[in-house]
Amino acid sequence: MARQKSDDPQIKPFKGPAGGWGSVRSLAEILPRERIHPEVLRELSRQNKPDGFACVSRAWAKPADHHPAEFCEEGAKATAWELTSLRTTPAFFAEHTLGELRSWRDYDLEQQGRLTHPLRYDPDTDRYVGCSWTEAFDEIGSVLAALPPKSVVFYSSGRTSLEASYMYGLMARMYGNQNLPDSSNMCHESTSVGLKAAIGVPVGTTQLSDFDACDTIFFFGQNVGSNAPRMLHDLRRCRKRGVEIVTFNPLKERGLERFTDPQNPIEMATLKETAISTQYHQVKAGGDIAAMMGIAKFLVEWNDQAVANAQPPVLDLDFIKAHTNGFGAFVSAVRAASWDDIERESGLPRAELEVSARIYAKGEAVMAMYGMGLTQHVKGVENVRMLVNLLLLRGNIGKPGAGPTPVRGHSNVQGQRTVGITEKTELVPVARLEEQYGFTAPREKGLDTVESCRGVIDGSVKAFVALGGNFLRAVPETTAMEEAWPRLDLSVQIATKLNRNHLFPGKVTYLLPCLGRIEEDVQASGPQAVSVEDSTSCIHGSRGKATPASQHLLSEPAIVAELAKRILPDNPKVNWDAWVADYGTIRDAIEQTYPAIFPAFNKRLFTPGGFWKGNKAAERIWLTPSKKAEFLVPEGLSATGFADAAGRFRLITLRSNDQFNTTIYGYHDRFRGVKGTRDVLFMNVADIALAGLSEGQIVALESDAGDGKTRRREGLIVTPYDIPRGCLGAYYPECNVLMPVEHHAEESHVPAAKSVPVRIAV
Ligand SMILES: Nc1nc2c(c(=O)[nH]1)N[C@H]1C(S)=C(S)[C@@H](COP(=O)(O)OP(=O)(O)OC[C@H]3O[C@@H](n4cnc5c(=O)[nH]c(N)nc54)[C@H](O)[C@@H]3O)O[C@H]1N2
Ligand SMILES: Nc1nc2c(c(=O)[nH]1)N[C@H]1C(S)=C(S)[C@@H](COP(=O)(O)OP(=O)(O)OC[C@H]3O[C@@H](n4cnc5c(=O)[nH]c(N)nc54)[C@H](O)[C@@H]3O)O[C@H]1N2
Ligand SMILES: [Mo]
Repeated sequence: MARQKSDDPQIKPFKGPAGGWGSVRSLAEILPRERIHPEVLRELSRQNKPDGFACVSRAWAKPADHHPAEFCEEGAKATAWELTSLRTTPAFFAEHTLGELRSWRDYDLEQQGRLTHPLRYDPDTDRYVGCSWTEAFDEIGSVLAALPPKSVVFYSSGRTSLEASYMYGLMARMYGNQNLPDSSNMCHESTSVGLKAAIGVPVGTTQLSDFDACDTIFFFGQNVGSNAPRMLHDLRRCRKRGVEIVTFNPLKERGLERFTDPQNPIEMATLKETAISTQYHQVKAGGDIAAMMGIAKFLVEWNDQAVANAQPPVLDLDFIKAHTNGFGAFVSAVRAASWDDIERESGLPRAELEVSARIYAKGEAVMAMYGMGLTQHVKGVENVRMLVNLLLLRGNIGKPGAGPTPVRGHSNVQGQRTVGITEKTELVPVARLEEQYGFTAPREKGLDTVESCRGVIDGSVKAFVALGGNFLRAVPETTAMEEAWPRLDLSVQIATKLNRNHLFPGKVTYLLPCLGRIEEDVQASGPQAVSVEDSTSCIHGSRGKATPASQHLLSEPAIVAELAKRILPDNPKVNWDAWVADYGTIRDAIEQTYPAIFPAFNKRLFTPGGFWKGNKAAERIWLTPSKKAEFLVPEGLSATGFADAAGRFRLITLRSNDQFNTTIYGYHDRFRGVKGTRDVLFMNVADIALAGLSEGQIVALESDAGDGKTRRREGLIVTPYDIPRGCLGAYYPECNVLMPVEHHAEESHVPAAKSVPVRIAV
């Protein structure tokens, strides 16, 4: 198939709401492009329903009481993407060398359709050639058996089911390492680290029912319209009840401004919109600690006045006394913070922060939602902990309608962590695993994503196995990573579609095609179901029914089992084949390892709305060393981790509504008014003028990390945009080339993709 050319770029402001007719039109474009079979429409009606399949793209909660069509534009695109009738066969690879394919765009690679056959890289012809599964497993097994286990990385992207993830983590530990980085290392790891330290659980405390109990929502750095559109329904319901929604985001994101429900015929016919945010604060990138400090400062001042005048306190002093630790030190830091610093670092005037503080003080049940705008900073963990500080001040954790609500990305990214995909020993019930399977599990911390990148670059990582994802494209320092990748002894990619990572071979390289979650997975005992955990800790069964893209595909559990059989000695306590024959037996094993989380797992698999795994912090039981919720004093007010300097900008790397991570569905960012290109640089008009640039001019960005390395991204179109001064916006993954590997959240190692230090070069 010929490659498609992008349309002529057009950039003009978008005036419509999120959802609405734009979202229906957007689907009408994508379905024919994927040559969609009528089956897709049938499958869409089963998405996120009891006994249906769980949305393959993202992790937002799935209600028990569902809409007739429980999917969003983005989920529908993901389904169409997986069920496309286009195919990438060995014949395609016979025509194209990897050298040639490396000049293709991400969009064109995936647009070739689903992978159909196991493939081996042939260095003599620089092509993938078809091979048998046995040949692939045997050779991979023999390379892995000869390598020191510590030099091998087992990556996974957060889509993989609980069943496959459990097997994968177990395989790595039995093989001899915990080098189990996953996409959450680039995503909500700041949440896992920050919430665990502050409130004793690594996840949010709220559930869908809290949307019906809250009176106020604070919303930081999450682009709900593009990235979690089904949540717009929950937010709209809140707005109809008069809930205040206070948003902090450098960009005016359309979904946070207004929304027309595409599933509501009356709203669609009358073009009626619901305004989502009641207040919108365009905080500077990296300015949230300062903004929250400003709010806390008002609360503390008002509390002082109330106490002096014998009025009821503004802070929940009873809660603070009974449930928290470190309040005194935090309040001292709040009193010491100066308004000048707060205003400069947040970019928000004191009066604006006062208005939000008033709303926060009035709220009796406040939910605090957030996404990558908080987690992907050098001080990402402090951002999360500052959010907890704010909640603790008024007892907003562990009561209906209140609590931290991180909005997760991939559909099972939270669940993978629950069942052992982690590099951290303390997150795994090691003793139980050892007893269950009769082996000695490694105790040494494994490699996370940043450490794996270092290892690939310095040569200490020798083999890389990827269960999904597009690691090489999603990580920082992409040029150095691409240069280093061919030095790997082994690169194994388990995937559904061709992506850029697959074009960088190691010395031995296999590309193994697997079933997607929407497809029927038939094993010895019959059709199988798998399970995932959503952002609100509810666990759902998912049953694929669509005809598989090719008869040569294997399921992820089957591929993991075959690898495990090749690299591990026989062990009478693990019967990999029996697990594959009946996934119910994997769930029994999971239940045995995690009895508190998964009692009666198989019986509860298809509970409408999922079954909740429970959350101690939501019961105000704090699993921290002090047995209290912990206040944290932030080290400074800026989350960027670098000083401001003349000509240095904070680059925010962004997603459009026409992509799912590195999968580019198209070149139309409807909400931001960009059509036909992704090579844009969003910039404040005053900064454009000051830099002597003009609209439409083509510029380059250069890294300003000050580490002596040159990193450059050419060909960006200067685009005037409503963005705070000193901040720039451009798309991920195309700008990852500008991110140093060492520019990451200090404690969680999440790459700091929301404030990358750069300069404009002409
Ligand atoms: N359509 C679509 N849906 C997706 C994805 C996708 O790529 N496409 N990806 C999935 C995944 S894996 C994830 S993790 C989620 C990601 O979903 P989000 O968490 O929404 O992540 P981003 O789109 O990267 O953008 C974060 C938002 O933070 C804002 N922001 C940037 N810097 C700051 C800051 O310093 N402070 C504040 N307050 N805000 C800031 C940006 O303007 C943007 O609106 O979405 C999931 N859903
Ligand atoms: N600059 C910058 N970098 C970022 C981010 C950012 O905001 N800015 N965001 C980060 C975040 S939040 C994340 S989560 C990561 C994402 O990083 P990854 O999770 O590694 O990337 P994806 O783009 O989600 O992976 C897409 C590929 O997964 C494969 N795939 C799809 N479905 C399946 C399946 O069912 N099984 C298997 N085995 N494979 C499948 C397909 O081959 C597809 O090409 O990127 C991170 N990188
Ligand atoms: Mo993510």
